[in-house]
Amino acid sequence: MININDLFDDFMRKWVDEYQNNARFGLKGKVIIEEQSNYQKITIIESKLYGNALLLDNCWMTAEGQEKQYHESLVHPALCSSKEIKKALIIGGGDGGSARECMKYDILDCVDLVEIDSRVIELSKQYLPKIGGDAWKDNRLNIFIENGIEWVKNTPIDFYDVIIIDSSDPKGPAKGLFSKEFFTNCRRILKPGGVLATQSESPETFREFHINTVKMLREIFDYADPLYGNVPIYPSGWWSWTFASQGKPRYHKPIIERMQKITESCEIWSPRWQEGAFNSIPAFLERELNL
Ligand code: SPD
Repeated sequence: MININDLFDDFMRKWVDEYQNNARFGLKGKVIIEEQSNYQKITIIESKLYGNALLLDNCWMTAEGQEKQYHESLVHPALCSSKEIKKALIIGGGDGGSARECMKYDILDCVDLVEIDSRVIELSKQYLPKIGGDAWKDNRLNIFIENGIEWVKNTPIDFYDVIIIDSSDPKGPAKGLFSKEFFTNCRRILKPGGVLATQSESPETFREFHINTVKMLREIFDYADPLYGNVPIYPSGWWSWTFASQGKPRYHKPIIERMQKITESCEIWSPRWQEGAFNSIPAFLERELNL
């Protein structure tokens, strides 16, 4: 029997796609928010497959049902390995997912979250509340509605133990978050035993950009290495995060006392997974980087 409610529900759902290189990456869903903020177009949809999902300027940012792949991969290699983790900085990350993962570390004193667009935070709290979860109420979280590029310019030297760049794609407000000047300032404000983590796009869809980002980080820091994983809603589904540090590649070695509790709380990340993900470097990149 055809159910009229099901028919109506299906009628209300449309394909929402990110277009890149003559391909599209989409989910079927109901658009619940579509607005232009001071910086970008913000869209939130409700999908059957992954729950509520967020797009900025028509590019997928996150979805309730598959955000752990992205946030766990970005945060834990850095927080599990930095010499100290008293002060962390998140640039971007307005959906709260990176902050939530940071708050799993009891020894962390504070997280400064610097997001340029207040509407991303407001709408994420309202429509994607599980992503930030209790991090929004944690008094270790300081939210600043500021430009991340200016923030790192104006921060004193050796200030943060960990810097997490949870940016959107390199266009519009996030373009400068992939520049040499920005990363050089990050190195300046990172403590000597600290670790930087940044999302570094798809090695398939944005191959040249990905290679250049890794190369640039290798010029600025003593060590930088990409880690690979899957985020199904992002273009090609094949994604990367790059970690950098001074003196030694400390992101390769999670600190034993920290990692056990974190592993139990994660869906994807574990020291074993991380080792494989750092080692799954594609041959073309190995050649490009002369590894
Ligand atoms: N095209 C996706 C680029 C990665 C965007 N960052 C996601 C934000 C999730 N906190």
